[in-house]
Amino acid sequence: MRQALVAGNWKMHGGLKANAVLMQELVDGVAALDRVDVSVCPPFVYVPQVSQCSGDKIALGAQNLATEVSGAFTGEVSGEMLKELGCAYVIVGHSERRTLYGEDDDCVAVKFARALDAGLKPILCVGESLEQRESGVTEAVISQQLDAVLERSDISAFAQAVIAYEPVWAIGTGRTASPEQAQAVHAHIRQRLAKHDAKIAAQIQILYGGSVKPDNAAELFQQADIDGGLIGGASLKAADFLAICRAA
Ligand code: G2H
Repeated sequence: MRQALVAGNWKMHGGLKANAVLMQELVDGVAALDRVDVSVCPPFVYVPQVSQCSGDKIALGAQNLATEVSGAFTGEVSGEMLKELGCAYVIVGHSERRTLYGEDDDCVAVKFARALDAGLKPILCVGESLEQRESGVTEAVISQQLDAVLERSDISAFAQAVIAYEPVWAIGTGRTASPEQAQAVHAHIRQRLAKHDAKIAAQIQILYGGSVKPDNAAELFQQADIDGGLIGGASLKAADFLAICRAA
């Protein structure tokens, strides 16, 4: 039986005051929840603030990490730094990183390995574009994204990782994959990993992300291979995020 995980990806939102209010509401709200792991991933600069006020039931995550450990890499933040500040998770290969910042499969694979080296649990994002879905290559695209990581990090690495399936066409658009569409891809991901190691495939948490809201969370999370969600917009409002956590 896999424990559900709901992780909030704040993206480039937040502010000291707003974060303090949001975190207080979340800490109060998650006190009553015990069937779901909860995490929030604020922008780097707010990691120390959120670490101070996240309590013991909300795990801290970051949204990205450098491909390097240290050195002359202006503007970058390493996995070790995030670990030192209390992060447990780090999102790797979010589609916004892939499409807006040119992160290819190789770069994502390096970041995945770096996260594990630093003792962080990578939340590896995979997903197809609308064009790819409409041309019938969704599974091939997802397989390629997974295989790039599997080539660099052995399947055993996935015992310490989380996967998030985020169809690019559903991110921040208000369009959500139907529960059946999402389930089909989640099952494909699990089967792909099972070819390497059935036990790890059965145990790994696979989250769905892309316009998850309180009113569509429950039916998504009821699917056999959906183990929770990576939540963007709806993670910025405590009432919505908590409702989604309760649905998991
Ligand atoms: C997908 C998701 C969180 P949203 O990016 O990673 O964002 O829920 O706003 O679609």
